[in-house]
Amino acid sequence: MYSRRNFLKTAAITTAGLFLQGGLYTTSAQAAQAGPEWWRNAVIYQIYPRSFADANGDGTGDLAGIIGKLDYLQTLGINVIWLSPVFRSPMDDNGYDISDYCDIAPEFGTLAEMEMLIAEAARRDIRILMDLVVNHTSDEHPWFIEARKSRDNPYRDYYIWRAPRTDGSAPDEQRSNFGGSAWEFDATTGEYYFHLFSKRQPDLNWANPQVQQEVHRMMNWWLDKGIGGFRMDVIDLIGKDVDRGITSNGPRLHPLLQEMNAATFGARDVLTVGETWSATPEIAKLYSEPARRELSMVFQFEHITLTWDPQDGKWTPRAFDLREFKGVIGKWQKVLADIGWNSLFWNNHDLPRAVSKYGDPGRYRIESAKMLATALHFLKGTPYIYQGEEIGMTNVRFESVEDYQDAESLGLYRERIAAGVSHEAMMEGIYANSRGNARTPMHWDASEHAGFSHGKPWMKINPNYREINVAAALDDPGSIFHHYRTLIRLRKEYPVIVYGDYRPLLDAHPQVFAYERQLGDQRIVVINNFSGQLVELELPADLRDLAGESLVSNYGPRNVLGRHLTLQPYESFAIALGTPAA
Ligand code: TEU
Ligand code: CA
Repeated sequence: MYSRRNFLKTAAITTAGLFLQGGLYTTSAQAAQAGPEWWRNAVIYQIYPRSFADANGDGTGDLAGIIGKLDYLQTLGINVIWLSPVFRSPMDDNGYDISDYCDIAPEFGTLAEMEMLIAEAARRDIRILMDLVVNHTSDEHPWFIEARKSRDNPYRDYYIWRAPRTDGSAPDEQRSNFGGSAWEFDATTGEYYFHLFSKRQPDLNWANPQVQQEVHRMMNWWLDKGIGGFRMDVIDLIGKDVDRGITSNGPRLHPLLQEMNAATFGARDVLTVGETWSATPEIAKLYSEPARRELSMVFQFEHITLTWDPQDGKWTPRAFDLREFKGVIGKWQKVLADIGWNSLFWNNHDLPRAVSKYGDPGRYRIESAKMLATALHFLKGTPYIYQGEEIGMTNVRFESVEDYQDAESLGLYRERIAAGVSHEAMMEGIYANSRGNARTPMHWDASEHAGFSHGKPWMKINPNYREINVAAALDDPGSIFHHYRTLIRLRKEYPVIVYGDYRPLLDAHPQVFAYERQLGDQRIVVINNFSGQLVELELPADLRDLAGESLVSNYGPRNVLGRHLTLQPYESFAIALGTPAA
């Protein structure tokens, strides 16, 4: 009969014996992937510093606030923090517009506090990823201040300048992601500069070797401080060739990343993850195949844009279709099975809250949040948790678009209203997909300002904080928080979760996302009901009448897989299979 102790004992022994017996990892790729990279079984927690914890009561989250919550994160069990930008910035895009890469924004703290955070995190076996935002700088960065002084300024070529057309208009029709033209006219020098985001975020000219060296120097400066690596902002854009209208996956992209790897983190034991909205599975392999010496992994967004209108994008939300979703996830699991590596996430600081987008923020908020966590954390790849996800925080319906405090939402709201879209229709897009949904301050308890700050928060708090907060979650053993703790613990205990092969199950089922992970004779089956209805499920023949151990579930434990299962609304469980049921 299957026993947990035997399963783990065999797991530990076989893992150890991997190289000796070679039994556990059936393919050389599994063996290859079972290399030294610590990040393969890491679980990463993303912090949006402005909204995480405010220690000095000025209403803005800060580094001291984060240091004060490290014990909480250690209890959760994560071992890496991705820290969204904390660098000096005029905050036109909440820090993704940097004016000094080697200094901390005063509202977030000091360099000494940043070094304290790195040290205090390390004391808890937590590494810090810095956010590398080098597709563009702030227009207040000294490089740009110099560059716009004159056409022959030594920094001029750090950016992308073009002459106006004969009628004085912009060089071409390229658009900014935040609305409007991607070209801004600079009267002083009579030329346009290129900006794919706000006009206060001029794009760097990565064809200029000096720009590369400056960035490499800055990266090594931070690496020397003991950080755990970098999250790289819109890194798929740095190889752009604007004259040909190519922004992502430009001709120089991968050579630039290989040069960056060789000049900075290549020889260091760190994690690098690139934000690549344009990545396909094949391209992701180029980034993350170790032999190519580029990155550890990338964030791909194909499962995210499924809920966007192909024309209108995210401002015209599209219903979530589970079969489409399973198709995308299955493809990424398959293509990166042996070469490269997946990152796993439902949400981040640019995306709506997972439980609101893919689950049920109302009656089944807890069940669906747990289901989404289980469905993601048993996949092959490195999971990311966005602050507040671990307590099931939801989207928010603010009165006005201004309340979302987001350059992108505001820019596109104005552009689309001017284009004739109704306020109501645009607000539906904002409620569903505005980045502001992810940025409301963290809910620590039910006290005033949700325990986020003793002062007036920089952004309105989601009024459901009295019900949804960390204090309540910690006290409730059945909470979403403790569910995440279990998932994180299991990933450390079961090599099959990290290295096992992925096998999709019930692909055609419209409501159930099920799959199997296998490593040697270890098998885990994961079944998730993505609907708020009861589901009568016929299991595939090879899964019937098997007994095992329920690893995690959001209703009662399940130790046997019979012929037929009745799944409760959003029911989800993972079972470690051993021997056939008696
Ligand atoms: O995001 C890239 C990007 O395109 C998203 O900003 C955009 O919001 C997309 O439509 C997703 O909703 C990165 C950062 O993550 C984002 O916060 C920055 O605003 C942006 O780059 C510019 O640095
Ligand atoms: Ca503060």
